[in-house]
Amino acid sequence: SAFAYAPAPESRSVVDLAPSYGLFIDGEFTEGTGGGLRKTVSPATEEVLAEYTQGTAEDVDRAVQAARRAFEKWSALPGAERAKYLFRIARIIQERSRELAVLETLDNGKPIREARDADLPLVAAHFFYYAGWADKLGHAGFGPDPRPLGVAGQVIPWNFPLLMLAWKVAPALACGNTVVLKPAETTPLSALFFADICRQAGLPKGVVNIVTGDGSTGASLVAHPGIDKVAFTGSTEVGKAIARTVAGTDKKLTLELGGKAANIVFDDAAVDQAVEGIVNGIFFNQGHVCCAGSRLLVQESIQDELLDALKRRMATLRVGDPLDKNTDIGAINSAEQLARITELAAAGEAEGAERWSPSCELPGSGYWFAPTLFTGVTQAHRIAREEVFGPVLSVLTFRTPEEAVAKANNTPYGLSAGIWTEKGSRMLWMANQLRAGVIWSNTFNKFDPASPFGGYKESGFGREGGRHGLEAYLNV
Ligand code: TXE
Repeated sequence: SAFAYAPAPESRSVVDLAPSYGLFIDGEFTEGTGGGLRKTVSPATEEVLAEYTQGTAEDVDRAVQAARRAFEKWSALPGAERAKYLFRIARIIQERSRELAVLETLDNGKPIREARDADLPLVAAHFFYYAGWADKLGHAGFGPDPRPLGVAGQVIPWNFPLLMLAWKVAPALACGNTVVLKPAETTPLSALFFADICRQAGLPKGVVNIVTGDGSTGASLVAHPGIDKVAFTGSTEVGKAIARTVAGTDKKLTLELGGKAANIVFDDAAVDQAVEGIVNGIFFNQGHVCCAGSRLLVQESIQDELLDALKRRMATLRVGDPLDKNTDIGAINSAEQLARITELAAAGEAEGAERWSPSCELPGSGYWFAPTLFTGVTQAHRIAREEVFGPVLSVLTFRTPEEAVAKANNTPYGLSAGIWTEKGSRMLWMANQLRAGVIWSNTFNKFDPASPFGGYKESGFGREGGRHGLEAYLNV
């Protein structure tokens, strides 16, 4: 087997971690008010990386008050002045990207190659992109003088900690809002380093506030009467709870929730290219991706050829130390997430699907799950209906384009889909039939700050990215 586990290289020393971190409120790191400290661990080794503060309702209140005070001046700045700060932040992110990539890999478990080549360049790109909008809002089709909403309360997940921060903070600031952001409990560190970058950029105090903690901290933020807008990325269950909290208030809301994307391969597709797209679609970031191509829909006539090629390719994937530049699949982010994946994979077997993984030696400590393929999956199986959020691919087959559409749309989710065919007319027809916010043609998991991203149905509402991403942060 090509699987290998190499010991962590010296890159760990690129990051200078403090033993514990406070909250970032009103431009300063401060102690919490009685919530105590939590630990964040490296999911690859279970080593404690640092302690951080459990934000209380009182801490959230302090942060919201700071953001309210800062809003007066920040929103009154000319767009070109706000742009200067955002450009400065973008450049510092680039300058510190090595440190940030290692930090993200340590805290999240993702392969350093992905943190370095995908997360960090996209994070910087989002700040550059929205910096460019800050002085052009009157020309963006929202009327000559669109106004910011006020204070945005933003709650983000652990799969792309810094990128989800960028998706939310960059457009909010460009439009003249101030923010209070709550990172996920297993990945607080890059948001705290981002706070330091805000300081380094001279961002006026209170414009960005970071309050760490668990779901109760997020719940306090969402319920706080002093915020004007809630932006959430996370589970559909918590998204629905937040929608109930926000209902009946004047807060604006955008939700980016789960997915169960179909990656649809026709018999005329370039097989090698499709295999790369399938592998990238489901194994990128250990499958901890809301738009992951977790259902492979393959046309019956090429099923054998495609699955043979896919298995050969899966056998070359290297699982192991995320800090090793050769690693393809890193650690599962937490013991809880590993338990969820394990339970759903067991359900797949119990319900009669056939399970396959390449032979694979997993490290002794940390949280790991081998890349897994299920064939003989039916639409009734849980692994075909529920979000696994792990490196688990379910294969279904179809004969006609109409059947592919019916199966692809047979899900409560609607975040993304991929189509592989050389036939342009079929591509366009399919794209119009699929009920998903993002459709990739002959590729998968491609992102661009200029392109709006968001869901249909239970995948949420509102768009992030592009000109449409400004809508969530403006009064027209
Ligand atoms: O998500 P949660 P979890 C899916 C994925 C995963 C499952 C559970 O299927 O297996 O969700 O993951 C904060 N009010 N996705 O439990 O709980 C929480 O602290 C306000 C898909 O990690 O939704 C964290 O900051 N906030 C997904 C954030 O919400 C609350 C990304 C997300 O955590 C809260 C992550 C509350 N009541 C998981 N409860 C995607 N769409 O990309 C928790 N939080």
